[in-house]
Amino acid sequence: MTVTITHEGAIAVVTIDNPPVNALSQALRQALVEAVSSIDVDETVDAVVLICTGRTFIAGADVNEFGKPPVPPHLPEVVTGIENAEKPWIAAMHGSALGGGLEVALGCAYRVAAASANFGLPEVKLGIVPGAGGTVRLPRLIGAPATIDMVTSGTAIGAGKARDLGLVDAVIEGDLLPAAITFAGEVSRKPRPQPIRERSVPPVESDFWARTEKAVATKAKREVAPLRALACIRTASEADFLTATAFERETFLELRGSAQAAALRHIFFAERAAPRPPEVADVAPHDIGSAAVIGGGTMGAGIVAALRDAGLPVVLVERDATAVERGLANVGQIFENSVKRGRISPEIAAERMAGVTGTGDYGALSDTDLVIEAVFEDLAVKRAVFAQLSRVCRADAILATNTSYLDPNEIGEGLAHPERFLGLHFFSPAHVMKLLEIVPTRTTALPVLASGFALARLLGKIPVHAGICDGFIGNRILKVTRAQAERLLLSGATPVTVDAAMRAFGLPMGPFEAQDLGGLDIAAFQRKAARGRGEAPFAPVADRLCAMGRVGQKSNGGWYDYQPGDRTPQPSSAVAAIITQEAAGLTQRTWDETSIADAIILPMVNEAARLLEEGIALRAADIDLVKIHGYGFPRWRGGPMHYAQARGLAEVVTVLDRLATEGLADPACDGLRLAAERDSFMAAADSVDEVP
Ligand code: 3H9
Repeated sequence: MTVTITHEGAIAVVTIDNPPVNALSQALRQALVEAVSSIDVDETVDAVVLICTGRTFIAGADVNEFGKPPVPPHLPEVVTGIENAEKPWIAAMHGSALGGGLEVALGCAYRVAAASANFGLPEVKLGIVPGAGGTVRLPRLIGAPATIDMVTSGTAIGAGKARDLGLVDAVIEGDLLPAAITFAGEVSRKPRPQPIRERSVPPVESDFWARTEKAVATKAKREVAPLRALACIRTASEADFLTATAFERETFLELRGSAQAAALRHIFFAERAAPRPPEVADVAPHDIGSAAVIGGGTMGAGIVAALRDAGLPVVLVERDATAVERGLANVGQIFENSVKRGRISPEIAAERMAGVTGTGDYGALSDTDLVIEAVFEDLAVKRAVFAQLSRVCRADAILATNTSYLDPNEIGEGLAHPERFLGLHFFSPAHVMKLLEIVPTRTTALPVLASGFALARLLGKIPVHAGICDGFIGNRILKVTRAQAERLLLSGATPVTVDAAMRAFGLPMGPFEAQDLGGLDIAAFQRKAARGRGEAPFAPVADRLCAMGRVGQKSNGGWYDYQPGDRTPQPSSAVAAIITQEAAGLTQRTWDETSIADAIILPMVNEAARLLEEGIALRAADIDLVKIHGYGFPRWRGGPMHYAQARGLAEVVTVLDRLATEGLADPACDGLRLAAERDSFMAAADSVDEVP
């Protein structure tokens, strides 16, 4: 039963129970329509409280239904039915009233909410606009500017702000249901307020729409939905209710079938599946109530901040008092910056900092639940750290390495109780970046692996299971991308044209600008190590730039020139000369934005298919999460695997093979060819059976 009706005197209580988040499935919509009809004819009822069980009020339309043909009753009819009901309906909201959930509440005569509730129209995050009157009723209630803020960003607001805006009529501190029933009793004796649909939108200044369109377009970049949502709100402000709702519905239905909506839906479900992977579905994690980080450099300090943001007490271990001071200062700087950006108050920053203890003494870790090592990328240094930890930590304490490129199996060699050891690969800055690669070694116990995922949930990170290879998932693909970008330079492209093409594709910056920002020296260091292992990484131009000391912005020159104190990249004649020398004798061709994007993105997909083949990545969607949350791949494209799938895997293979005949990429790997035959990467995911 999704909806039950009970009676408290003259108040009917309509309770929705549709776990996990009371989404508006067809069955629920039908039940609500029936509830309106039956209460309309019940003469014992004066008013109706609409409330939900479980963790939240209605969290929106059922996203699972979006890929299927809509089945009546449609949500706009449900909302209108409530709005036109004989008795006043009062929405009593807790948790999140989102999307269609908020639209249902806007159909009610009144809205009351728990103090902890939040309210939003997040549809743009799914590539759509609200489709049940949200863009039409909300501006009639709170005005166009506040509606635009909420709808074009998709960001939810809290109960206090909602009350100030007039979105809710009362905020309830104690028990929601009895207070809502009392409220309903009081309002049932008063004249009913004018329905929102009959109100008009307060006027705005004459240049308001032009200004706002510009601002929304700049922020949305190439995402379609925010500007379309703005058009709906403008129509709602300038046209009558019925015209505006028809326009909104038409826009909703058009966007629902769009490529961007499909991509964003894919990521919506991938993100929700990531913290609970099937490989540890029934495995209980360890309790983690305290943590330590070894190493207080940029990465270590970021990890400390992430742990503190999640409320864990943290011990920061460095090798001596001076290094401890420096590490604590690095952490302090992170919290100070958060205060400057208005993310936290000075009091919270002080409280976070008070929870960090700096020490040079490993003995302080004798009762710590989780220790994360983030020291210099050197096998001997890391092993020495774990030898110390072996001596002092509890046998069941989880020990993790944050290595980016070393082999965790080798780091963990000789460790006492190796089943409690794993890789936790954070991305810098670790307190900001959402991605966490979770890397089991050949000895990691399943509860320890499960603890990695539980930690990610606690830290609000997106965890991805990665097997062991050079660079795990993300950095291994990055290496291919960088080599590919250099191949293009030697065949007629320039850093400027490659970077511009990748920005046009939707990345925040191109591969050369990104290297200049992060520094070319780290990759050079890794290439040196790879050559030591007998490998032959391809970076002829980058190698020469590093040899000249051109390691990026920090040296005022890398792939581009920089004026001191100015981060604007300027094309470099020195770099152009090196490219010309390295390209001598090679065929030059013309490149446009599309062919550049193909020559960068499709080899990325090819390498990703290899990662699936090798079992380094377990699911294509995991690779999409890695690229989106670790490397700025545009979310609205759904990640490289979704992009390839949507484009057609057979075409991807054809383009790759064509590039390969010109010597501009590797041919499609077997895994990609097989996926193209099946038209899906899914089979690779299905083949996961033995983990770790
Ligand atoms: C819309 O409403 C369009 C209308 O304007 C127009 C209609 C005509 N549908 O996030 P969690 C599942 S668009 C189906 O881990 P939390 C989710 O997959 C919609 N399922 O929980 C997961 O399933 P599982 C606008 C949904 O407590 C489980 O619920 N609304 C939906 O951290 C738990 O999810 C939104 O975009 C859904 N709408 O956070 C709201 N939502 O357990 C999106 C969740 O099987 N949802 N699931 O893995 C959220 O933001 C969060 O889920 C919420 C709870 C804050 C509610």
